[in-house]
Amino acid sequence: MNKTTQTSKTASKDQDKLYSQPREAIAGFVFDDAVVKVFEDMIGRSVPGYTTLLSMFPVLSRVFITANSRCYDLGCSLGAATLAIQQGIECDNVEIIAVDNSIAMVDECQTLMARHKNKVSVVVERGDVCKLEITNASLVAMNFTLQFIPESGRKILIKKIYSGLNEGGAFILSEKIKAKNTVEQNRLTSLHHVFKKANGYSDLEISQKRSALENVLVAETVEQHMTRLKQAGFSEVLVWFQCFNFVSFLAIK
Ligand code: GEK
Repeated sequence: MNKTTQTSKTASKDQDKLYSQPREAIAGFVFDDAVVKVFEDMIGRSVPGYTTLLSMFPVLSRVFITANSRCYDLGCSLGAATLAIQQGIECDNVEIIAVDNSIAMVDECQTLMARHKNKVSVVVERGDVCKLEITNASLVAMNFTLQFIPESGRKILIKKIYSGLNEGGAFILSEKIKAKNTVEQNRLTSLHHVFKKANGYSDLEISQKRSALENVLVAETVEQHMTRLKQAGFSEVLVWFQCFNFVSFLAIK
């Protein structure tokens, strides 16, 4: 089967075969060197709508990014969101801070960003987003990363993002979601499974990856996300994108 089209122009394009052979025991998923090598292929073939979602980031950055402000890409991996955000920047003196806590990801992301002709200043930092200081932000993007943060730390992190945003600034939060009932959950899971099969993953790969992500990627419902965002103080909270069980929220301060 064909691979899905990729958006970002990164070097880490090996085909993801990490779970293609039977494993005796499945360890919890980590973002290590092996994952970095195949990451672009992995995310494109695993997240329905990933390319389309990112292709809208320039539109969002055009609307929300203001002069003399910062943008944050939290859990940047190889910088795909950073690159997409940059495309829409039309004002002066904007800096993008891209943060990830995986050494392997940050090393590769720094290499890729150095090779790329950046329109604005991009700083790629290794760090835990929960400990990051966020100030003077007109846009914060967190693309499929909150789901990896321990649930106990999510509320405080969202509050911190809200506090670090300027008035009128926006938070883009993309997540794999859990459905509100079993029927919907089964339907979305099966559509996601078929999507992955159509992109060349075998049943074995799908099931071993699912085991690796258990208790590592903890999804929540749309309602849980919306409630938390509103409680943090965001005045406008909406779902602007959804493809099966992958959703992106826009929260405006
Ligand atoms: C994209 N946004 O291509 N602090 C910093 N980074 C973290 C933390 C943390 N506490 N926990 C996990 N990460 C990207 C895709 S991937 C999503 C993001 C996925 C990082 C982790 O190292 C990984 O690089 C990223 O969050 C999640 O638009 O693979 O499903």
